This record gives sequence, C-alpha cells and structure tokens, in this order.
Amino acid sequence: MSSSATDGAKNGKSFDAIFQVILRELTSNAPDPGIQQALDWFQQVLEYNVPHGKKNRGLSVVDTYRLLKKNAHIPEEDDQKAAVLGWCVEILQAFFLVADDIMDQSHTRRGQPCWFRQRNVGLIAINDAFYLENAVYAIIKTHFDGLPSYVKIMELFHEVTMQTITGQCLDMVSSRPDEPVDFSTFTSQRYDSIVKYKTAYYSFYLPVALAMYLAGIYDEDSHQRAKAILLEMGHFFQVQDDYLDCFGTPEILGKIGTDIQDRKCGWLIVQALLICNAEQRERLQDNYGIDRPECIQRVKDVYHELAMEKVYKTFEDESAIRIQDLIGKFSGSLPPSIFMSFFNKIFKRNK
Ligand code: DMA
Ligand code: MG
Ligand code: MG
Ligand code: MG
Repeated sequence: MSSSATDGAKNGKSFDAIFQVILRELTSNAPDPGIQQALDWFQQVLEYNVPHGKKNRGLSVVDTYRLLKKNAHIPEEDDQKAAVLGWCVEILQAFFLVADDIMDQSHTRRGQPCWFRQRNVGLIAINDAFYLENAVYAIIKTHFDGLPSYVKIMELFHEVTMQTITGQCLDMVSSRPDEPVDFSTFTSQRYDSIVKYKTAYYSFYLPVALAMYLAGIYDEDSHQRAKAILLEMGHFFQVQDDYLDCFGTPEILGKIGTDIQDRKCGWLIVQALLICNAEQRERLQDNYGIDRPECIQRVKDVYHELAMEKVYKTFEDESAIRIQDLIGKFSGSLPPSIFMSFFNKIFKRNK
C-alpha cells in the first residue's frame, strides 16, 4: 500500500468521527424548540448526501495540511480543524450534487437514488441544497471565529462557490433543449471554460488552499502556483468523469451516465466532432441529445467506430506526464508531495 493510501486509511477513521461531531452541532440543541423538525429533516439530508462518497476532496485537506507541516508536531486541535474544513468541502460538494442531479435529471448517485428521487423529498431537495450550502458557513463560524484565517477561509468558500455556480450555468446553457443541437458551440475552448469553473476550482484548488491557510501560507505567489497546478488536475479529473459517464461501469461508479441524452458539451463529443467524418457527424447530429435508448446507442456506436476509448487512454497518459512535469517545475516553495498525493488519489480511477 502506498504511503498516501495508508495515510488516507488512518485519516479515514478520525475524519469520520469529526463528521459525527459536525452532525451533532448542526442538528441538536435547536435555539428555538419550534424549529426542531427542520433540524431533524436536515439531519437526514446530511446523513444521506454527505458521508458516502470517495471523500477525496475532504481527505485532501487533512493530507495536504499534514504534508505542509512535515515533521513538525501537529496539535490534535489543529488536525481536527483540518478535518472540519475537509467536511466543509464535502458538504459544499453535497450542495452542488443535490442541485446537479436535479438539473441533469440523474437517477443514482453513490449507489443510491438521487436525493430528489427519494420518496417524500422531490422539490424539497432545492431548499435542502441551500441548507447544505449555508451549513458550511455555520460550521466555519463555530470553529474559526476570531482566528487569523477566518476571513480568508470564508472569502475562499464564497469565491469558489461563485465560480462553480458560473460553471454549472455555462454547462446548462451549453446544452439547452433547442432543436436541433448546435454542434458549432461544442468547441474545446467552451469545454475548457465549463470544466475549469464547474469542477476544477472547488474540487482541487479549494481543498489545498484551505490547508495552506491553516498552515499559515497566505502569499500570493504560492497560491498562484498551487492554483495553476490544481486547475490542470481538475481539468483532467472532469475529462475522466465525462469518459466514465459513457464507458464506466455504473455499479462501480455509483451513478448512471446521462451526458448523451442531456446533450452535454462533454469531452467525448467535443473530441469525436474533431475526428469524425461527414457521415458520422450526421449520425451524431441526428441522435445526440435524444432520450431514447436507440438514439443513445447510435451515439455510442460512433464513439466505438472512432475508438474513443483509445483516444482517452492516450489523453490520460499524456496528461499524467504533463501534470507531473508541471508539479516538478512549478511547485516553488511548496512541497511537490502535496500535489502528487492528490494526483495519485485520482489517476486511473474507475469510480
Ligand atoms: C459536475 O458535473 C459538476 C458539479 C459542480 C457537481 P457533472 O454533472 O458531470 O457531475 P456528475 O457526473 O457527478 O453528475
Ligand atoms: Mg451531473
Ligand atoms: Mg452536471
Ligand atoms: Mg458527469
């Protein structure tokens, strides 16, 4: 087992224990007994939507913080602060996912029905998403009020949330249900913007930047360097997500792909349009974005003809080299291990 995997397992236990602390803080001792029923509902929202994922983002806050502190003794209290911030990232992610599954009309998430598909939930899920988002700020206030990092942490969460919402907007307006689907807008440039905003900032820069603040690293140069590396990794991660949406195994992935019928400007279609011939383009044009099994299959047939699995494998290998090279050259005074340990969590993933 690699050392980062060992750390992850070790972190895993205490990390999960911190979730229970946060759960209690958020849902017990209502300031007004009249709202206890809302807190009881929110407890179910948290239990269903927060702790059952891979926790890569949350654990990365803890792992990065420990690597930044190197061999220095970390007081138990500071280690727990890193775990609290890790769970804040996981709760922010739950907010995005609850909303994303409604927007994408998805069916499953993390091996269970999407929250809005649960009986007795439906459109309450919209308010539950707001509830999750705002719980993040309540937790930060409880644990960081008065500390030097408090304002920076709050501002970072606000900024990254704005970026993610912007990316989700770009994702949605790039796949509007007009007839017919307009492939001229499915450019690599458009794709790059969508994934940078909807995924890379919150999934990669946010966890590492939080750990840096906690370790007292505030200088602009270090943050710019971290951001440049982590946005590259975030781009790579979303390409994986788009590939797995079509070629992954739903039982392993925990979710069933919807990108083809949702007419998403995803990595596969953007790459396919760059290499297909006129006849294949016409078949894509006639079938992409139609929620019927035979149409989805015809799109997949074109992907197979174009050997998209091979195109992806090549991209994956080239990306690994490019990202490792960037880490080697651009880490500045930051330990490269913080980036490598995050990258190792996601490379060659199938879930
Ligand atoms: C996810 O994009 C982006 C956010 C902000 C949740 P997506 O819809 O491809 O994600 P998933 O495949 O997990 O539904
Ligand atoms: Mg989705
Ligand atoms: Mg989406
Ligand atoms: Mg996806």
